[in-house]
Amino acid sequence: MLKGRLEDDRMLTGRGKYVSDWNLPNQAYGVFLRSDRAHADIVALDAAAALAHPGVIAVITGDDIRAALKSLPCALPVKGRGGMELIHPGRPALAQGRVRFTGEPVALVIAESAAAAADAAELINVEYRDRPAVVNAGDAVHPGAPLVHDSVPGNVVMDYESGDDAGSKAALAKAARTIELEVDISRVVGNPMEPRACLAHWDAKTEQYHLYTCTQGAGIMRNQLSAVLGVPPEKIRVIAEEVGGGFGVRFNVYPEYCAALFAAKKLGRPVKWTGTRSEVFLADEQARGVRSRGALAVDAQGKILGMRFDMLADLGAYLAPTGPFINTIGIINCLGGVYDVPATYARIRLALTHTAPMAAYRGAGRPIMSYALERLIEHAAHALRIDPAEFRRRNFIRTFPYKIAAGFEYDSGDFEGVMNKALAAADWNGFAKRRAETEKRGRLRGRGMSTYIEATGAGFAPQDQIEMHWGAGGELTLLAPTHNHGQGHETTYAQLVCGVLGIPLEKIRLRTAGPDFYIAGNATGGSRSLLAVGGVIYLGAQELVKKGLALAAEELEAAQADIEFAAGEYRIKGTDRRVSIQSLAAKHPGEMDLAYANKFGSCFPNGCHIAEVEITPETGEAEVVSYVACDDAGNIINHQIVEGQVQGGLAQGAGQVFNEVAVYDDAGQLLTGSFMDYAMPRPGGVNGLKILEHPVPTKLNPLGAKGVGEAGVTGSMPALMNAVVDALRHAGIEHFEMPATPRRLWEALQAAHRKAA
Ligand code: MCN
Repeated sequence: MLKGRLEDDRMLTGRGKYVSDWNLPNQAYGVFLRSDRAHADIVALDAAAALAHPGVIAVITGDDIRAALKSLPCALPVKGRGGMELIHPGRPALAQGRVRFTGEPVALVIAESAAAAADAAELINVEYRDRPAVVNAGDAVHPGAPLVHDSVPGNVVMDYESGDDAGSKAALAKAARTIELEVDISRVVGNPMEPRACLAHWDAKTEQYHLYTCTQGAGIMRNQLSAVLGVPPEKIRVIAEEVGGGFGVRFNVYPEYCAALFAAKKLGRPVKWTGTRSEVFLADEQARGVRSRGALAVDAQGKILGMRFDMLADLGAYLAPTGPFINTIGIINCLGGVYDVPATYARIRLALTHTAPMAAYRGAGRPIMSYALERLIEHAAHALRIDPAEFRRRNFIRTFPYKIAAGFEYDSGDFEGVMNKALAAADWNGFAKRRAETEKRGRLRGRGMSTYIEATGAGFAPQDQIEMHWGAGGELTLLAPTHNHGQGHETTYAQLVCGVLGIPLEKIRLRTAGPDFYIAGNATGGSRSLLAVGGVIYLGAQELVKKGLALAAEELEAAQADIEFAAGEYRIKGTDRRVSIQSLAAKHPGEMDLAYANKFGSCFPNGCHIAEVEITPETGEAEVVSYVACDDAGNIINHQIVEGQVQGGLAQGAGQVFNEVAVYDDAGQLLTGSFMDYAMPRPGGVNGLKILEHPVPTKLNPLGAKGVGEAGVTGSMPALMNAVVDALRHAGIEHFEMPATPRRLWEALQAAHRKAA
């Protein structure tokens, strides 16, 4: 049996090659001067002192790149209300004339060492004329708010809608009960272990740009770079081996990479930039930051007749390439969740603010829908005095395929079966006893559930390509477009190949973004790698077996029809005359290599998560004392990895619910710009964890698999917060927003205490 993951030994023993481990002859070092304010005109920029500093080679500013680099791209393939098109105000690689968020790159200083570049950056004198800033979406859409871009009236780049507007209004009008809930899905900073970095190189011989960087997939980034650099994608190589975490925030191209490539070409020298943790906080894409007002129309029997959501999303100062997509399609692709509702509707306005641009973070929109909906469902169940599990049971979708109001089709699922398994594991009926026992100890206990669904497998590229190349010693190199940055692809992809070809796992090597090849297809994202690229690999391996058949027939001097393939060997049926696929490949170099492409699309994993928390009133500390996650990820290839993915997602959900939040002050300074002020989840926060599987295979891909990489977040955010709110409800508190930090919980409990007194 396979123990651990194939990639772990290399990574844990320091043999992984991360971005800063790449070096090229004659490289120079870059450091970015960033805006120290949220909104201002750049009146003058004087780089003379910086240029005179020892070791400094150049200072590149917005003016230098103006003619050479185009805006970073952003598009939305759908229109909004009344046919509205997305307004993309443009985003330069270095600020031009105006800065719009604290941390925006203003100049790139290049020197013989990173230290000299950093020192020189401090010598640049920028004269700013300050302008008023607006730092949250609610204020930004008020009439008279400062405009982030003159080209975006009212700071709204898109007013989007989906579903059945009239039907949901009519349902609310005729409902026996209408239940409303407004929630805030707080703004968070993704924090991969490896801060952003790049090594930019212009190869004058081939006239190609080479970008060594942390990427979730070379193909998407290459296309985005092509739009900025104004050269065809074939003139760009995006190269990466190890990437220290992605979580969505390593998907898109960033301004820094474009400026570094410009500098590398201009100077004729490679330029290396290694970002700091502070730069992660200031200038990586951030995410969530959505306020949602939800309304549920329910009949006298507790059946949901309709629902409506009105959301306002903060997209920051510039549009990140995928920001609008994630905050529209990414939210509504599971509109209405797992419930059979006659009429569902959502309106989402996308607003600009003077803050860091917003895009994907684990879940990419789906946690917003699941949080808004599952908080509302649980709130409604309590308001209606119906057991939250029973309320859900009355409303589950039971027949498939099921088309949701937003037009997407759920292919398969067993929502009630999933929930029943979770209820049993969580000892649902024993809760009152546990609560009484907790209260005896002077603490509050709350229970929360979510029955989430999410869409996995979406991809922008038309096809996913793979290649398989044999080495002389029977080893097989697998080229695939999805980059592995913690998900264990090296192991699971090898398992798929090994399962078909029967060669040892250790003989299979995965590569995704090398300097010497290019593979077309989608990046890692939307939990699509296994179901989509894994599906292509699985079919590709079968093609490879077929490809070898003719050679095997020749080798064994038999007709192809008489040969069977099993356990890595071609064999004449009913005899012991055989040849292994490895030796055949070694004997015919190149002839058994394979290129194969295909595409598999969206499917809908789902699950039921049940959390119980205890809160200590004296300190406000919350502890998760029991957590059950029962997920339908379809057929599973590697149970250990899937369990790890659910755990990791759960930790990120718990991080957002209990600790993490990005806070800007009114002037647009990021108050939570380091780990001193921004609390990441720590071990020990979630106890009594049970992870269960309830696989309902999908027919939409050859593996019958659904994605799992983001499920833990999508399920845990509402379940955990519902548990917190349930504990507080018991103490007389009706409304509470995340994060449930000890201080905020303590303050809420104190206020309730005072009110009661
Ligand atoms: N898997 C499986 N059986 C299934 C589904 C998945 O065995 N039915 C395995 C896959 O083979 C893969 C892993 O589970 O090894 C996750 O697979 P999948 O759900 O396809 O997700 P991706 O590999 O596409 O990963 C993307 C997803 C996303 S979108 C984010 S964000 C995220 C996440 O995964 N970022 C991560 N998990 C992360 N985990 C780590 N360590 N680091 C990140 O940056």
